[in-house]
Amino acid sequence: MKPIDLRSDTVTRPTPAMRRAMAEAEVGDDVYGEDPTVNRLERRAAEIFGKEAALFVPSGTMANTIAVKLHTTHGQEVICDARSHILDYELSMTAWFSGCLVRAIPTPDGILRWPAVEREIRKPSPYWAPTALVALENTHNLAGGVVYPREVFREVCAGAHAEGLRVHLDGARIFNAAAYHGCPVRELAEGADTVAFSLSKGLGAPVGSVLVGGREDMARARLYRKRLGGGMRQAGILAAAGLIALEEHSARLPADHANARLFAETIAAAPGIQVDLATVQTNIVLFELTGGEITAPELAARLTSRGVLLTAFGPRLLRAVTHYDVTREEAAAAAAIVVELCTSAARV
Ligand code: TLP
Repeated sequence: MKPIDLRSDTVTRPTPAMRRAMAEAEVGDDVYGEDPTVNRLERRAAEIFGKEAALFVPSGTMANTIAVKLHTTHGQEVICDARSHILDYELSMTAWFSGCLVRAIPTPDGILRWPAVEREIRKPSPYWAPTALVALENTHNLAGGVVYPREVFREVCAGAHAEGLRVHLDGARIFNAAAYHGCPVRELAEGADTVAFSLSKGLGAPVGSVLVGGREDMARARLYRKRLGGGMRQAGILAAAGLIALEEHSARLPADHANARLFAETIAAAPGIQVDLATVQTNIVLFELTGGEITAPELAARLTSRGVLLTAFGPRLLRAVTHYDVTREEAAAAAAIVVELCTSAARV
């Protein structure tokens, strides 16, 4: 039987419509700027986000890496929340490619507020690495898919700009945030100099992210993409699926959010599980094992043998992510198995 795969929304497979569009895509050499399908995707992404230009890249990691490089020079600092993806899950690309330090600010909820940012800004001095960039994440993955309050985001952008800093938004799941607010993504991108978003998570394309921003920044970004090995030639094959993801798939994200909610509410009743339902705002459920009878990797292994795949993010922390390859029935069935295994672990 096909496992219920809740490890990530990156596991979604292309729909039949995407596969057809890929087979029929008009292509050209994108390093020459001649792939009509890539050009169409970039134009639409820029329009939808209310920015001047866009760049199609193979991954979110590459989009964030390019953005950090655009906004900094070697020896500067990037302020971000202490559980940010760019800090914890991108192989220290901020240091490796851009030669910058990350100034990580711990937050209880993943949301970086202006007073906390302002306190950490370093001006040029004989001792310090000066701050160049503030990087925010919406939704925040390791804080459980939480969404930035809009006024908090606006205040950080305005404050950073007034201090001469730039703002990058890692919006890998920005369409989930927009579904939560019930607003267009362009409203959540306003104020950020660049936004990276993923086509291959909840939107379901097989590959790809897009970086959006100013025209000059995107022209420079194109060169950094080439340096990183991201000049993809006839990439219209991939952009064709990306266009369907962008135009059609955001409408169904509320169903993923409802399934995550169902999963979270069901497991909240199990012994030895702590889940903060207030953080379950989108398609991610983070939960902690509090009983001590079983570790997160052990529970993940037992779940795997029952056909449910989750990710252990530490000795006690697990994550489940809903997406379009998981139905409501499957989300309910997976939650019931988590409850059953935790109940029997608590009895031993
Ligand atoms: N996140 C992946 C893992 O890397 C943890 C996942 O399964 O959630 N920004 C954010 C907020 C992300 O969650 C991710 C991927 C990325 C950037 C990087 O995207 P890719 O995987 O395309 O490089």
